[in-house]
Amino acid sequence: MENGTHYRTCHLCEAMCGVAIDVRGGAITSIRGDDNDPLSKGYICPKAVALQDLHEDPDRLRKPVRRVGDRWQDMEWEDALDLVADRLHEIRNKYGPDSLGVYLGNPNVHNQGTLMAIMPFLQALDTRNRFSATSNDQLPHMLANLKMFGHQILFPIPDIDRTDLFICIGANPMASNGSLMTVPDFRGRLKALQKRGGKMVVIDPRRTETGRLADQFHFIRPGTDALLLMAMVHTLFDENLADPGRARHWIRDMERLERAALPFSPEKVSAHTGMDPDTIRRLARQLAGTPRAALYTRMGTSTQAFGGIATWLAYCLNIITGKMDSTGGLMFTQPAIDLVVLGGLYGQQGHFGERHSRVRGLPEFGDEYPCSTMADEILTPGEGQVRGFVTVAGNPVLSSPNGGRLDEAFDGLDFMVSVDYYLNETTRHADVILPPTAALERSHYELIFPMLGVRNTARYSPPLFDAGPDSRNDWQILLGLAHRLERRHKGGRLPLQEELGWRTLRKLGPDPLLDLMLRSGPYGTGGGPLRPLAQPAIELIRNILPPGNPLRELASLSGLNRQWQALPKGLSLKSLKENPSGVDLGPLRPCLPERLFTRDRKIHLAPRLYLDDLPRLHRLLQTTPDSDALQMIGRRHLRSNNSWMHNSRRLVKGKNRCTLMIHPDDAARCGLAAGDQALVSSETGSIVLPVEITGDIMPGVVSAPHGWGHDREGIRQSVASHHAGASLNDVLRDQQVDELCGTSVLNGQPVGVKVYQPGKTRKRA
Ligand SMILES: Nc1nc2c(c(=O)[nH]1)N[C@H]1C(S)=C(S)[C@@H](COP(=O)(O)OP(=O)(O)OC[C@H]3O[C@@H](n4cnc5c(=O)[nH]c(N)nc54)[C@H](O)[C@@H]3O)O[C@H]1N2
Ligand SMILES: Nc1nc2c(c(=O)[nH]1)N[C@H]1C(S)=C(S)[C@@H](COP(=O)(O)OP(=O)(O)OC[C@H]3O[C@@H](n4cnc5c(=O)[nH]c(N)nc54)[C@H](O)[C@@H]3O)O[C@H]1N2
Ligand code: SF4
Ligand SMILES: [Mo]
Repeated sequence: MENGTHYRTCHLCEAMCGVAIDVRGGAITSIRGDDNDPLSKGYICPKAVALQDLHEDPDRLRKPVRRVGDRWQDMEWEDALDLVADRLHEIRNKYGPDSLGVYLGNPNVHNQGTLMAIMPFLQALDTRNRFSATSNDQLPHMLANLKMFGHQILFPIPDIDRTDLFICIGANPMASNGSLMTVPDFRGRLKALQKRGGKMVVIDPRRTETGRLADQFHFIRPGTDALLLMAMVHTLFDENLADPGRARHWIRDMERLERAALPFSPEKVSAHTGMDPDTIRRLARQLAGTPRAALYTRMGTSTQAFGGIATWLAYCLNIITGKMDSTGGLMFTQPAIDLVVLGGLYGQQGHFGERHSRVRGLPEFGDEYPCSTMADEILTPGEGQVRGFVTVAGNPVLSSPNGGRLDEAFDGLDFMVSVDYYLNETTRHADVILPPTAALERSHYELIFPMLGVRNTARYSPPLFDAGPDSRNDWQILLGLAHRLERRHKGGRLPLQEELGWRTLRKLGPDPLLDLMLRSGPYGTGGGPLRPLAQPAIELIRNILPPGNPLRELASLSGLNRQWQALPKGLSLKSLKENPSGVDLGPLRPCLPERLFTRDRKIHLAPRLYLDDLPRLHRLLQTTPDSDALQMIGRRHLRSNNSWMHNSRRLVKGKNRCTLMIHPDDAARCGLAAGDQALVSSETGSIVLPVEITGDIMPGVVSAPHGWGHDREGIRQSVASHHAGASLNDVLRDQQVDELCGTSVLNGQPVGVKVYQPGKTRKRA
C-alpha cells in the first residue's frame, strides 16, 4: 500500500470512530483520531492501536487449517470449503436439517460483507438451531422495539448532544463507548452537557467510571430495575405528571400501564431495590420536569432476570413524559442505508415466540434460540439433536453462560467448523478453521451502527492493504459454503438460473450492493424508492391489508417517503469515496408516527406479553433478599473488548484487570484481604480471581469482567495465554434466563466467595 495517511472507520466497537492511519514502507507507523470525522471529531480510545496489533499478529491465522489428531494442518481454500460442505451435508442427510447448528458472534455486525452473505448462508444451512450473541445482549431492546414500535431494529437513541438530563441505568459508556448509542467521545459530550447546565444521573450497583462523573449517583440492587422503573411510572401517574405531549396522538393503552404500575409504590420497592422512596419520587419528577431529558438503559438492565420488563418500562417512561421522538430525548435515526425501511419492505420487522426450542422450550426471537440453551441442544439425544456446528466470528465458550458445558458439547460434535482469525477457546474444538481476510484488507462500511448513532453520518473505508490472492473475505467464505451446500442438497446441480444468481453474487461482492443501497436510500442520488406512489392509494392499502403483507408494508413506508423528500440528496459510493472522512447527515430529527410499523401506527404502551410477565415481578416483591449470597455483576474495561483483544500486548499491559471487585464489609465477612485470591463458585463451576477491595461496589454485590480465561488447553494466542485471567461464564448458570424472552442472566446471579487455598479447593481445568 502507498505511503501516506489513510482514513478509515475503526470497526472494533460500536462508536465508529474515524481514524487516520499513517503507513510507511508497507507498515503502519501511527494511528490517530481523524479530526474531520463528523461524529468522532478526532476522538479515539486506547483500543484503536489494536487495529495494527491485530493486523500484524503472528498468531492470526492466514490459511485454513484442519485438525489431524492433535495437530493442525494447513489446507488450500478450495479443499477446505469442499471438505466443510461435504461434512455438513453428510450430517444433514443422515440426521435431518436441524442436526446442524450455527452461532453468530458480535463482530459480524461490523462486517458489511458478512451481513450481505449471511442470509444466503443461513438459508443453505436451513436449520432452526440458530444462535447468536443477541440473546447474551440486546434482545430485550429488540423485543420492545418489535412489540411497541412494530419493528425489531427501530431503536430509540438518546439525543445526548441536546439533552439536559441523561439518566443512565445499567450502562457504563465511559468504558464501553456506548452501546445501542453510538457515541464516540462520551466524556467530551458529557462535559458539554454539564457545561450547558445539564445533569447526568447514573444508577448502577457499582460506582463506575461513568458513575464517578455523574451529578447524582445511586446504587441499585442487581436485577431490581424493573421495580424501580415501575415505581417511577407509579409516581408519574400518582402525582399527575404523566404527559406524553405530542405523542398523545399516537400512543395507546396508557391506562393499562397506569393500572399495571398501581401496586408498585416507591415504598413497596424500596427494600428490594435498595433505593429510598424519596429518591425514586424525585427521579420521576426530575424526568417529567425536564423538557429535554432521556432515560437510557443497557447491558445491566437487559441481561438480567427482568430484562424484558425493565427495557419495556424504560421506553414507557420516556414516552409518558413526552421524551420519545423529541429533541434532547430518545430519538430515531435516519441513516443513509435505512435498514428499518428495507427490512419493512421485505416483511422483516421481526417475530418472537413463533417456535420453541426442542429441549427447554425457550422462545425463538428473529429465528434464533437463546444461547443459554445451545449446549442443551447439542448434548441432549433425540430427534433434532445438533451434531454439526458452525461458528462465525464468535467465542461462545467464553461469552455464553456455562462455558464449561459448551466445551463439553463442542467436543462431542460429529463435525465443527469456525470462521475465525484465531485458534481460541471455541475454535479449538473445530475440525476446520477458516480464517477470513484481515479487517484492514477489506473495504468497510458500517451498516448497523449508523442506525444507533447520536447523529446521522456515513463513511466508507476502502481496503488499506492489498489482500493477497490466497485470502478470502468472510463473505466469500460464506457464499462459497452456501453455494456448495445448496448444490449438494439439490443432488449436485442447480438450475441454470440459480447457478447464475450465485455466480453474480460472488462476482459482485458487497461494494456494488452498497452503492445501490446508498443511491436508493433516503439521501441517495436516486431519491426515495417510493416517490411515485400516490398517497391516498397507499393509505387505502395500509388500512385493508394485514401486517406482514408486502404491499401493506410498502404502504407503511409512504409516510417515510414524505420525510425522505426533505433530506439532502446526492449520496453514492462515489461521493463517499470523495469524502474519506465521512459525511454529516445532520442531527436526529423527529419522525413519528410515520416511522412506526405497528398496524395502527401507534406506540403500544402495554403489550400483552409484558403484562403476562407481571406476576413474576410481584413474586420478586414477596421474596426476602438472601443476605448471605453475593450477587455477581459484569464489568467492561476501556482497554479490552469482549474475549478477543487480549492478544494485543499494548492493550493487556499494566495491572491485571481480571479481578473480583468486592466491598470491604463483604471481604471481611469472607475473610479476604487485599492481595488474596478468591474462589468464586456456583453449582456450575468455580474460578479463582485476585480480589480488589473497593467501596465503589454495593455491599452484597461482586463484579468481574467476562471474556477472560485463556488458560484453556490448545489455544494459539501467545500474549493472551500469558494474561489468562479466568472466565466469568464458567460460574454463571445457563439454566437461568429472563423467563419472558430467554435472554441470559449475566447480571445478578448469586455466587459463593471464599479465600482460595491451593490444594484444598479444586479449580476448573
Ligand atoms: N471497552 C469495551 N467496550 C465495549 C465492549 C467491551 O467489552 N469493552 N463491549 C461492547 C459490547 S459487545 C457491548 S454490548 C457494549 C455494552 O455496553 P454497556 O452496557 O455500557 O457496558 P457494561 O460495562 O456491560 O455496562 C453495564 C453496567 O450495568 C451495571 N449493572 C450490572 N447489573 C446491573 C443491574 O442489575 N442494574 C443496573 N442498573 N445496573 C447493573 C454494571 O455495573 C455496568 O456498569 O459495550 C461495547 N463496548
Ligand atoms: N458474563 C458475561 N458474558 C457476556 C457479556 C457480559 O457482559 N457478561 N457480554 C455479552 C455480549 S454484549 C456480547 S456482544 C458477547 C460477545 O460474544 P462473542 O461474539 O461470542 O465473542 P467475542 O469475544 O466478540 O468474539 C469474537 C470472535 O470473532 C473473531 N473475529 C473478530 N473479527 C472477525 C471478523 O471480522 N471475521 C471473523 N470471521 N471473525 C472475527 C474473534 O477472533 C473472536 O473469536 O459476549 C457476551 N457475554
Ligand atoms: S471507541 Fe475505540 S474501539 Fe471504539 S471505535 Fe473508537 S477507537 Fe475504535
Ligand atoms: Mo454486545
